[in-house]
Amino acid sequence: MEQLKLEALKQIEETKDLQSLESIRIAFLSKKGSITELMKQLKDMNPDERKTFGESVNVLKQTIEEALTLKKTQLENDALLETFKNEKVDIHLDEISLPKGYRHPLIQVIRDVEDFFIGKGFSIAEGPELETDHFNFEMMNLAKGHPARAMQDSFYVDPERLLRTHTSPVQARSMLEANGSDLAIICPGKVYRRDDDDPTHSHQFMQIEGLYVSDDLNFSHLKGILLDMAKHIFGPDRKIRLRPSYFPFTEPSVEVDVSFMKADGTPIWIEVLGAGMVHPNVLTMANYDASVKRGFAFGIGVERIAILKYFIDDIRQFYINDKRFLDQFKGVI
Ligand code: FA5
Repeated sequence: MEQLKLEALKQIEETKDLQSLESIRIAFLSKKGSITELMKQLKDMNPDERKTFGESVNVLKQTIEEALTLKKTQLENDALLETFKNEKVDIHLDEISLPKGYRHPLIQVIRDVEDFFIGKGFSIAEGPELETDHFNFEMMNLAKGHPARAMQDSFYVDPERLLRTHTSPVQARSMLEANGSDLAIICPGKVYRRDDDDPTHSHQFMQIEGLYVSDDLNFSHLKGILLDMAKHIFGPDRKIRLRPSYFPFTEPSVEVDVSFMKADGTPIWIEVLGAGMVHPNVLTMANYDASVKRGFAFGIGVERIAILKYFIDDIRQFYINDKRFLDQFKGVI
């Protein structure tokens, strides 16, 4: 009996699948199994022997049954785990690698200029690109029929509305909003002119308007901030030139040029901005007391700054979306 037990337990232990486990059960416990065969010996025994022998066979039977049940549960669990493993859903996604974007060179210039002026306490203002004749010209001291209007011919939508020719109307809008209080703003945005396209002119370009209104401002404040800005953008060694000029909305007025070396080595000056002390008429129309308040203003040509900063030979490069051109500005700022 002991041998039978060891043999049964060994076989059960070594079994790897349910089918062979069932064969073991049949071999030991079925009607023709070894245990049943043992039971058959009972009939030839006397009552005492029969009792002890019977009990021992029953214990053996129970031991084998328990070992079979235990193994069966274990094999069923293993099979279940195996199924789970095979049915595992892989929710992991392969990395999607997208090329990293970068800012258009004109936006890079705008952000750089914004950084400079925000550092000086200016805030950023906005105005509409489709502007009224009233704000684009009249509030800028260019009455209807003023000859200087010819310098900024534009695209009219109807006789009273046009695509703004400069960002200066934002001056008037911001001053009216400020309602007589001091003001320091810059306004970057698109402007439009009926200019013929050439290497330094485009019919659509960008400007950054600047306006500072306060007491006791004079021309040296304007000159100081413009020179500081030029150093911030171009570095301390680039040459700057201020030229007397004329704008109906500023008096006195200047234009600022920056030195540039043409591809053939010829040094030239490129005009980057117009500026001046805000004309008293402009202050008065915007509800300021021009006998107390002073202002200075400027309008920077964004493309011109980019041309000078990055040595670009043609303004049209900024608009034709040639990726080979644009890729040069990856991570510049
Ligand atoms: C004006 O537009 C004035 N509103 C600037 C100003 C503002 C003066 C405040 C005084 C006070 P102007 O037409 O010069 O000025 O244009 C300003 C700058 O825009 C120029 O210096 C130049 O850099 C740029 N610019 C002008 N026309 C074009 C164009 N067709 N293409 C590209 N840039 C241009």
